[in-house]
Amino acid sequence: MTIAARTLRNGIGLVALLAATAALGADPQPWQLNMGPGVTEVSREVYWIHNLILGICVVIGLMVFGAMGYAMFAFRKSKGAVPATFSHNTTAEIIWTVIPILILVAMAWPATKTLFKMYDTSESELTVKVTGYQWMWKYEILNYRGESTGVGFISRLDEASNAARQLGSGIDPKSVENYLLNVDKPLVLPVDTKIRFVLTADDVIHSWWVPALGWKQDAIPGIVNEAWANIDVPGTYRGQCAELCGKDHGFMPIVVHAVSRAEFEGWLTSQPGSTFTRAERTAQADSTDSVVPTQG
Ligand SMILES: [Cu+2]
Repeated sequence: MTIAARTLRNGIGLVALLAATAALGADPQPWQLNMGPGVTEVSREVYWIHNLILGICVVIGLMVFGAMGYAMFAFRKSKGAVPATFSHNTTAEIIWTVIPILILVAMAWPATKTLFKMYDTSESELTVKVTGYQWMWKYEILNYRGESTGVGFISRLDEASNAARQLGSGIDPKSVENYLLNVDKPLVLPVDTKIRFVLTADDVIHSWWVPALGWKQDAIPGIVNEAWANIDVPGTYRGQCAELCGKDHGFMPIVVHAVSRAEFEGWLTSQPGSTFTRAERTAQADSTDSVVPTQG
């Protein structure tokens, strides 16, 4: 098999591997090599850019190490190679400056476009405030479709994981489902809705990270950071605090339940302290819908 054929075969293998990982969806799999594509338009763009840049790096790596290997082998001393005596070559220097610049621009173009998109939190329908504490998360649904909801709660590591993690607990962590990745009260979010997150912390720096959403954002005391997501696949997405925040940093997971808008509204209404009244909303919608001209 020629080198070209082998490279092609390996290339096809790599592409197949990437495609297989893309098909896996949001749940990480044992021995998964690549990152997941996530469940938002932005996360899929991030995934695509990641693959593109990985591909470019692989090609550059093959070319550079290939040229080095070839030069070392073909021009070795035992073959009587004589070193050249020139020290500068303007044409070569211009080429090896311009080509990398063009490659960098080609990589920066899609990356910057997606970054701008990630920072545009305008026209959101739902605002969730996330506050990091040592060692739990607080969620407040500040408003949904222009209406404040009064819903807020603390989300902590679930009891089963917490019991198993204690020193000398005698509980096999493998027997606990979603060990260290489960909470007592997950954050419920609607699909097909632009959700704005405002993130802060009350003690030290934490970082809110759900890989399926395609971003992580620092939660810093005294600072409000923003991010957004529009989840288009219902499901359960898990994450963790991604900023070393003290002894229990590894024990403050994140669980997001993405459900339909109707289910989300039902959940919102059922929460303690909720001022969100789905019935009124539905009634309002009905009254606007039922403007039927009366006959007779
Ligand atoms: Cu933390």
